[in-house]
Amino acid sequence: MRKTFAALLCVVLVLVVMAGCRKQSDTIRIGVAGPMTGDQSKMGADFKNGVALAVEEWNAKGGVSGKKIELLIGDDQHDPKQAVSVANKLVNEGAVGIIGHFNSSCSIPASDVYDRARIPMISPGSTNPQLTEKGYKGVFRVCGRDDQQGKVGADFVNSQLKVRNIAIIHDKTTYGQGLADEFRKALGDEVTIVFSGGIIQGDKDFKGVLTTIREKKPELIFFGGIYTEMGLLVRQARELGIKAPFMSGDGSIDPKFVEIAGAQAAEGTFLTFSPDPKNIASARDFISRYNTKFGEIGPYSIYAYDAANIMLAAIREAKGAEGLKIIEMLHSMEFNGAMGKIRFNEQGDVTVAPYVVWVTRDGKFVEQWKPNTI
Ligand code: ABU
Repeated sequence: MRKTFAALLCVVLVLVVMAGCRKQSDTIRIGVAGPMTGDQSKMGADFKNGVALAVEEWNAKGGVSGKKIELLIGDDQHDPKQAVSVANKLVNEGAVGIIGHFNSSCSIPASDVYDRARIPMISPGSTNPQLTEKGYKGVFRVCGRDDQQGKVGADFVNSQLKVRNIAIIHDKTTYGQGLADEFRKALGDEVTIVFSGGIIQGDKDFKGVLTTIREKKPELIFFGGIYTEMGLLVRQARELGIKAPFMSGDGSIDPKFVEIAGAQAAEGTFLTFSPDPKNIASARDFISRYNTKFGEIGPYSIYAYDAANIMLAAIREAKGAEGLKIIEMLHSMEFNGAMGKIRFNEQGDVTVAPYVVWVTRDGKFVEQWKPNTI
């Protein structure tokens, strides 16, 4: 009995000391989470660099409310279980806001943890609609959604390419399958889907499925997934003599796609993504500072930077690190980001999410088409 009481007392003392430490902390901690290692580590690095640049700039100006900002980094390896562990770790380490994750299959389960801890998360790149449809007040994203992206892709196909026989592949992830479904839905009934099926993320040889697709003679092959598998699919398709163009979404628009596919095989590939930040006046300073520090920006570097700046501005406006107050501020603020004005709707989605179609030319991505709603 006495031993149990002593043990309990120790636990209480440790908790009191921990709470005291947190209260007296002279730093404000935020977390950045994503695939920092593994085959999507390029995306993780883009996130980390974008957020680190924002933190450095805030700290150079004195931090937030006189406190320096400390950046915690979580590596989810694009694995949903790992994402939950990382989320718990970041919460336990005292993060008051999270920039992350990248994969919708990670952001969605991690959002349960952040919601329980009452701290906000802003994803720079998770586009699956379900992320903001769980009713969590503290879940936000600065990118668009796959129902918006899939529709723009389908509108481009119907109005510009005017092809009628399409093969659709996806990587069976929340994002990849979700985007493929949205694209299919938006295509309408005029189109014949000559093949529809999934591949396994992480596999390296797709010649079996591509041989089946070749027999169906599609005029376009759509892939819902990430640049690694997209690169392998395109390269192997060309090796099998498939000449049909490929199309994919924001998960594939990374130089790594061209590196894996080879510039010749990637030529003419269509990709949906937001407009080129190089043509956005408010993005120019960010791009130049990022280039000096880290080199070429990645597709989501600027989204990570904007997400971090919004989070830090909300922490400042909330006058402290109390999660529910920061969440309230995020809902009420309008923010001038590098990508332009950002405001969240009730659900945590951005009120404006322009998607355009890019094409791969000589190993580079160039904007090709935009819907007349932009
Ligand atoms: N949106 C690109 C890939 C990340 C994701 O939503 O899973």
